[in-house]
Amino acid sequence: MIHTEFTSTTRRLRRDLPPMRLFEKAKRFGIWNPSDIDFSQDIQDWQHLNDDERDLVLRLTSLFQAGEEAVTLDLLPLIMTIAREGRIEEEMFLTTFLWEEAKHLDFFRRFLDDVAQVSGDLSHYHTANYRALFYEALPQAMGRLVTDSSPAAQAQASLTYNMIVEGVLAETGYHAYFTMLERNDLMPGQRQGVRLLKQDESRHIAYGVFLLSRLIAEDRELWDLIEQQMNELVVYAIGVIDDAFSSYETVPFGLVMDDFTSYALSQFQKRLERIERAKNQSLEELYISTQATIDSDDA
Ligand code: MN3
Ligand code: FE
Repeated sequence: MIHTEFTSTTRRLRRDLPPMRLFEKAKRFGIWNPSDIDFSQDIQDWQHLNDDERDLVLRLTSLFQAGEEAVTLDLLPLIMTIAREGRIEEEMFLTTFLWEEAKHLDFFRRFLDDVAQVSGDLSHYHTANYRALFYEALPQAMGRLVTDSSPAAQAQASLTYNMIVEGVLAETGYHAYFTMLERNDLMPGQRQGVRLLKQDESRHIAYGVFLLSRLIAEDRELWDLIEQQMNELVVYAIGVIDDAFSSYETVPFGLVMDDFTSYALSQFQKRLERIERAKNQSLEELYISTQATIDSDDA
């Protein structure tokens, strides 16, 4: 591979591109330190939870901890693919993406160490649906890019990572944390961390929506494949939610499963509709409409 141009030679740095807008936001909102979060009240609150409540908090945290670790481990092939295509604006944003995932794993590990104080094996929380996504589908889709960087392979990677794992599962997980902890005014440190991390995640998802839309705008034929694969994978994501709820006779904190499956499905539907719009857009139209959505989001 050789370089043929730089942003100071024959091409320009396109600050109007959606990923550059996201890069600006990442520099503004993504600079927070998990080590600065004060868990002292959380440690006290943890002492007063009953067994089932602790189990649910631990379950959710263990799914997040391993999930953040998986996305940290698996992102590199996508960054490499984008870099190889010379898409400097996208790569600049992706440098913040990987760093943020590392901080998220750091954050959840801190909660396990300092608040829940567990050092043992939490893999009993990883059900077959969870494993199908995080142990298999995600690393396989991302790893495929090492030898196959075709648009179809890029689409599979992004829909698995950004749409299903981040867009459906992680978002539903934040919703669960807030419902449990906000409603009962518990664990302010955990809530603060999850709030910050949710902002980071919304940029990651926005990038995924952009990437999939760009791939569709460049090749409309990809849409059918994307829709089909997303429909296949969402079954596992709903399965993960189902597994969590069916583990309790009475679900702690008064959570109701339907709230979460319908939340997950509406997130899924919303994203699917967003990327479908790219079927009728030129690249420049896509840049303008995506940029407007990103600028109007507050984080
Ligand atoms: Mn994350
Ligand atoms: Fe993320």
